[in-house]
Amino acid sequence: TSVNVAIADRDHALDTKEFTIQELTTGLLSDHATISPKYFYDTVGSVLFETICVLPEYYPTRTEAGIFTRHLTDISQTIGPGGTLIDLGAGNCAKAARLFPFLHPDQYVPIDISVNHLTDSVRHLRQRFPHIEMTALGMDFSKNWTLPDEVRSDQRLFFYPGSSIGNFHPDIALTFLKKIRAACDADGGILIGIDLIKDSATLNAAYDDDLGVTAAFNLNALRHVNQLLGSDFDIRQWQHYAFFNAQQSRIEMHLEARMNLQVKWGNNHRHFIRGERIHTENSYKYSLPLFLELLSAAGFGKARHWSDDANWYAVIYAKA
Ligand code: AVJ
Repeated sequence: TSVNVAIADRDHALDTKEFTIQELTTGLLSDHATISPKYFYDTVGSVLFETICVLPEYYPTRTEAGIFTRHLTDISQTIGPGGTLIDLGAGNCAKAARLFPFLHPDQYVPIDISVNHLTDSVRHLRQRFPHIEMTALGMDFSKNWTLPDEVRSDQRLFFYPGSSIGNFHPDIALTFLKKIRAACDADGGILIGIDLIKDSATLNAAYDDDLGVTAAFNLNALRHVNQLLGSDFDIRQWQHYAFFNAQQSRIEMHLEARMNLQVKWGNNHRHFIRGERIHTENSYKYSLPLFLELLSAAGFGKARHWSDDANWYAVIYAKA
């Protein structure tokens, strides 16, 4: 069976080579250097992320899975059967596939920035669920996206698990939720996973595991950037640094220079002094009331939520 991987309109699809070079260069040359977390996800990065998800320290994935296992019947009855399941950041599509036998979607639309990874995943899924129409989209939905015509407009359920919305600053998260709301008819909704505020020891361990998988995941961004930019980052000159910033209610991940060093690419170069950092990711943690407020401000009126016993994580269904 062949897999039809539709690529959305040029403007809304994956970044052009020129854009990528420009974005990375701007980030690396700014006073406080940055690399966007989307550059974590090349093939190696996507596999490392899947490994993070099974680490004992990384509680979000298993806590979310536990909530779904325990409340799947209630959740699916709340949502109702049929419609189009739009999976934002589908990855290996495993989370959505678990919902299929309960939600019975007519159409499944997995969207991910890592197209190759997505194509492989959908190929397997097609064989297991031949009655569900599937259209995979390679696109960066953190940008200005529109869905192609193949995606049916009635009964859209946007599925955004894994607390991925935590990567956005809350203002941007609101804008993003409004965009999703605008893509829903009156019968649409969103099913979203949110990581909640908890003690900082638990949070810090989740982003700095003993095996160093998260460290490898963070450092891998430099390998990826070297490929994209032709830069000469020496990974051994850098180290992983992650901490919970309580004021901002977010985990911050950085790459810290272990020595004074220089990086060159194209006609550019940058010196980093020992201890200087490149900010690679924010992962915002919410209180449930604050996130429900955000959903309501985005135009999602009625919401229901399900949590684990420790209230570490919440799954929320909000109707348009
Ligand atoms: C995919 C953004 C939800 O923030 O927990 C995991 C990414 N970074 N470990 C998160 C991540 C380091 C993850 N999200």
